Amino acid sequence: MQPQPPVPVPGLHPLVSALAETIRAARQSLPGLEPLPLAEDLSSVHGELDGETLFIGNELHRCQGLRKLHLELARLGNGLQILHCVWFPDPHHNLPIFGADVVAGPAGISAAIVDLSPTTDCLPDPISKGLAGIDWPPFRQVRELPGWGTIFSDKVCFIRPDGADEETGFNRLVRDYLEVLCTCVNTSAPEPADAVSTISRYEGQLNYCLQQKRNDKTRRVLEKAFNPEWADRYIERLLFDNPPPP
Ligand code: 18B
Repeated sequence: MQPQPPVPVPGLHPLVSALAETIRAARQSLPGLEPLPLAEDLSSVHGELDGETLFIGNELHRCQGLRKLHLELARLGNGLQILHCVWFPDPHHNLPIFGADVVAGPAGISAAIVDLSPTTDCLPDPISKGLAGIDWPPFRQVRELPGWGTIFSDKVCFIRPDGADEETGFNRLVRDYLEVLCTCVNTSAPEPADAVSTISRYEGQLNYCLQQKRNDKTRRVLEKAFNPEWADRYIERLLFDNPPPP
């Protein structure tokens, strides 16, 4: 049950390594940051598929205002690499959910998404104002969100990066989103457990987890690399576990 130090993953795509460093640097600025215990069999997962080595490294923390910060780096065969990151707020705090996902195949990055997602009707004011001040790179290949993507804000960035400069631009955008969020986390104060606002943020977070679990692409890849039972437990217990009631 010991929290693991960052596990280096050899041969990662440069955007995947750069983003991991961006996320770790932002995480370091958070108030009361501490590692969360992670079941031994979930922290660092090794496997073998068709002679290829499968690897998943997980980092799990909490801090004041955020109940769970999860960063995952995975290599899952066929040259597939994934960076998955979600920072789940404590529903007592008026904070959005930070999510980022990057999928790299043999032909390069096919999907790069980042968002600060609301758990109620709209984003908190300081978050909206902060995001409005960010300089967006003019990405050339914007992708269409799937049906379950209604959980994302209107500031979601979902692209296929076109070249190294767009990859750098995406990394910078993630850094800017995290800066907006970290500023708010650092000044956030909790609201009571029985406040209507707290309860609706809790319900919003439950819905976020429910909708993310509708992403068949995540499940399919994990089922193929491991097996359906393992994939199910991994998704339910680690990737998108429900928040505890406030
Ligand atoms: N995801 N992704 O994190 N997913 O977990 N991901 C894919 O080019 C994994 C999140 C998101 O078009 C693809 O289409 C695995 C978070 C969206 O239907 C693959 C893990 C977010 C899409 C995987 C993982 C998120 C997507 C197909 C666990 C957003 C497009 C790649 C390690 C905050 C879905 C492609 C669509 C796609 C796999 C978004 C293979 C295994 C936190 C919107």
